[in-house]
Amino acid sequence: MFSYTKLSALSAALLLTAAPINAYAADNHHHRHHSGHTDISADSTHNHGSAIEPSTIMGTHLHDKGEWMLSYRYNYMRMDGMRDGTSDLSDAQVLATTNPNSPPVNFRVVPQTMNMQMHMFGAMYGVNHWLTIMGMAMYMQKDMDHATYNMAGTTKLGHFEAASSGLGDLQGTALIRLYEDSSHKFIFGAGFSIPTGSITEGDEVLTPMNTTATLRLPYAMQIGSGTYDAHPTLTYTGHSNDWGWGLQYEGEIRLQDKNDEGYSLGDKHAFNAWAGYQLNSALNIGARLSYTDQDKIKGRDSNISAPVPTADPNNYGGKWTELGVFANFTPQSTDFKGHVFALEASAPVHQDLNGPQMKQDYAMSVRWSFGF
Ligand SMILES: [Cu+2]
Repeated sequence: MFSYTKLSALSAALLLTAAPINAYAADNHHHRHHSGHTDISADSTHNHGSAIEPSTIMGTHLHDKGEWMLSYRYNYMRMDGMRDGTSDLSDAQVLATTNPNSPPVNFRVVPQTMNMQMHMFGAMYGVNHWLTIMGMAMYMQKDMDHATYNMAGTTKLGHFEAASSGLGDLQGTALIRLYEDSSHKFIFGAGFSIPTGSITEGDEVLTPMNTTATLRLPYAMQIGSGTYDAHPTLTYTGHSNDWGWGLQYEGEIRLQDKNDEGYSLGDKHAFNAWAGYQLNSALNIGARLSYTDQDKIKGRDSNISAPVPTADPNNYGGKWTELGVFANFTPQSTDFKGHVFALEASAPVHQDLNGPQMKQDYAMSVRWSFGF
C-alpha cells in the first residue's frame, strides 16, 4: 500500500522549513550554485553548494582535482506484512502454503514487520578532471518480528524478534566524466564491492514445537551478499536556471555464482529519475521516481531451512516502483562552508514480488556531507 499520507506530510514539512530559510537567504543570491560540486562556472571559492538530486542516489557528481568529500548517511527502511505478486497475504494464507524446504509441511512462521537501518560512511577524492574515486563502508542493523504457529493448525504460539548487525560489504568506485557542458553531464561509475559483511548471522527463534533454538537466520537477515559484486552506474544530470533533473541506471551484478554458503543474491537493475527546484541559495527540493527489478536468489544455504517464507531462495526479488521526495540544505554561513544536509522520504507505489515475501512500507534517509 502506498502511503500517500506519509509523503504528503513530509512534503508539507519540507515546504514549512523552506519558508523561513527563503527570507534568510534573500541576501545570498550571489552565492547561488545550481549544479553542485563541479559546476564549471563555479568561482574560485569552491562553494560546495548542493546539487538538485536525491541523497540516496550515488555517483551523480564528480570532484575537481584535489578536492575531498566526506559523508555520513543514515537509511531506514520499514517493511510490513506479506505479499505474493501484487496481492497482500494474511497469516492464514501464508500458513496454507507448502514449505518447499520440507514438503508436505506448510510454513509455520510468518514475518510481521522488519526494520533495516544502515549507517554509511563515504569518502570521495578528485584524482583529476575526469576521474573521481569513492570508498564506502556501512554498518547494518536488521530486526524482524515473527509470529510462530503450532505444528498442525493455526494456533499462534507467540512472537519472536530476530536481529542481526555488523559491518557490511566494502565498496570502491571509480567515477568517470564522460561528457560535460554548461548544462548537461554524463558520468559512468565502475563500482565493486568485496564480501566483508557476514552471511552467517544467527539468532534465537521460537519453533512450531513451542521451543526455542538458535538457528542460521534467513537470507534477508544477513549483512553482506557473500559475493564479489559489480555496481555499475550511468548517470545523466542537467540543469537550467533554478531547475535540476537527472536519470540514472544502477546495477548490482554478482560476479560469482555462489558465495561460501552456496548461493548468490539476485542481480538488481534500478532506473532512477528525478527533478527538483532551487528555492533559494540554501535549499532545493524535488521528487524521485525509481523502478527496481531484482532476480531470485540462486542456489541455497543448507543451514537455512526454517518453515518460514524468508528461508526459501525463490521468495526473493521482484519489481518495485517507488516515489520519493527530497530536500538538500546548504547553510550559507561561512562556518558551514562545504557542508550539505540532505533528507529523503520514499514509499513504494507498486510492488510485484516473488512471494510470499515481506513488502516495503516506507524509507527515510538523512545525510551529511562535507567537501573541502
Ligand atoms: Cu562528492
